[in-house]
Amino acid sequence: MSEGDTLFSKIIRREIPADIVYEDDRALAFRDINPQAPTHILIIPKHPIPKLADAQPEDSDLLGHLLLIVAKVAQQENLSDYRVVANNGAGAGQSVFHLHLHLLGGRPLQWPPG
Ligand code: DGP
Repeated sequence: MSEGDTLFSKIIRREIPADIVYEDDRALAFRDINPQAPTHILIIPKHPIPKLADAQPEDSDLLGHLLLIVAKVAQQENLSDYRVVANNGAGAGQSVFHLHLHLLGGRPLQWPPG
């Protein structure tokens, strides 16, 4: 694996199977392997940014695109109420260092999260 290459890059390249629910030229969405809610989908950019804190001003269009995909996929999944999470750094629960948004729904979601 080259620098910045994580298992999500392997999913993008179809080297690891995933249940893909949306794809376009800049992004991919697939079901989380360890779901924390009845619907738990990860939305990732194809361009690997390790974490949100590494995003640059030139990524702003891509970041907005990812949020619009969240809304599109949520509609596709018939979710009206849902949560969007980006864990930034190991201390916040990030385990895969390829920026991703978690889309969680299908059950009541408590606040604050743990
Ligand atoms: P985070 O902890 O925020 O970095 O989220 C990483 C998520 O990635 C975690 O919820 C589990 C998921 N995940 C890890 N490995 C795989 C995999 O091989 N396939 C899929 N579909 N999801 C994975």
